[in-house]
Amino acid sequence: SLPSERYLNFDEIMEYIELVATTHPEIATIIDIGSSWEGRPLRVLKLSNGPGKEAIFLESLIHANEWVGPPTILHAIHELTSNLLENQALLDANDWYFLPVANPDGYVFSWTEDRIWRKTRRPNNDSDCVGTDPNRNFDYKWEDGNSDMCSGSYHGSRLYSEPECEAIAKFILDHKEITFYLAVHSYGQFILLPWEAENHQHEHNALKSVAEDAFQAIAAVNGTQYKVRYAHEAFPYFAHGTSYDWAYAKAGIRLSYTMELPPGDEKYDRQNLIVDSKQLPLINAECWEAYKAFVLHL
Ligand code: 0X9
Ligand code: ZN
Repeated sequence: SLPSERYLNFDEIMEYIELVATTHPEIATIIDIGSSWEGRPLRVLKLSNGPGKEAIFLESLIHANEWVGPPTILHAIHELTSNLLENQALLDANDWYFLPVANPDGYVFSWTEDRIWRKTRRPNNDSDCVGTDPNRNFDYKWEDGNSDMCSGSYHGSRLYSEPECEAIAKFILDHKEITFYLAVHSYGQFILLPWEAENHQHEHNALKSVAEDAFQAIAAVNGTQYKVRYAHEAFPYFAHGTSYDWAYAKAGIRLSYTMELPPGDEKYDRQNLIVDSKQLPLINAECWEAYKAFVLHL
């Protein structure tokens, strides 16, 4: 089976990226943008067939238990590198940056100790509760986030306390060619608009129409209906300090979204984080169509 059609552990994902870089040196480059708290690489794969292009940045698995994200990223990498002729136009038009495992320590922990672990693995001072929610540690309304160290959405001891988040933010700011930011999460089947756009009608309209193109592209595969929403319309809480809100509001990236992958259930159930690998081919196909629809707007 393809590496995108089963769940790969952290080492296997890193090896797959290395294999792609070795087999396609003319278009693929590995960029380790930093290290996790426990010292694992934050490994980005860049695909490019020439200089001077705008780029999309895709991040998945910032939440350690959302395993369905990385296969969709590996599938996109597989499509772009193994169907070079068919996908020539996609590489001619823009560059792609993929960060399949944004929270390596959490991911390893979710394989070895606790399947539904969500946060990073950095210990907290004077507390037995470990970890910070890395999707609450970015510089957008960070200060309004959750300050309970034992919460699954703890925002951290300070802004960018997590080396993973600091590395991502620095990489984005250092790469001005990145004009599209996509955070891949699960679950709920949503395409989420950045919070800041809510108060700006023009920006809202532009973001919404791009999201609706992705919605159509997904629905065309097998009828799956994602929902285009603001996060607080989709979830019964406000999420402060998220990466894609920061990318939009502070890093000047005009197109920024979170995708919440399947299943589509809206009520919280830990089982929804655990998707049978039999479903990956369809999810991968749907996401690939969405990612292609997105880059058309670069
Ligand atoms: O809570 C989150 O970080 C995301 N949902 S998840 O179930 N994957 O944890 C949603 C983030 C989007 N929220 C806002 N921008 N407000
Ligand atoms: Zn998430």
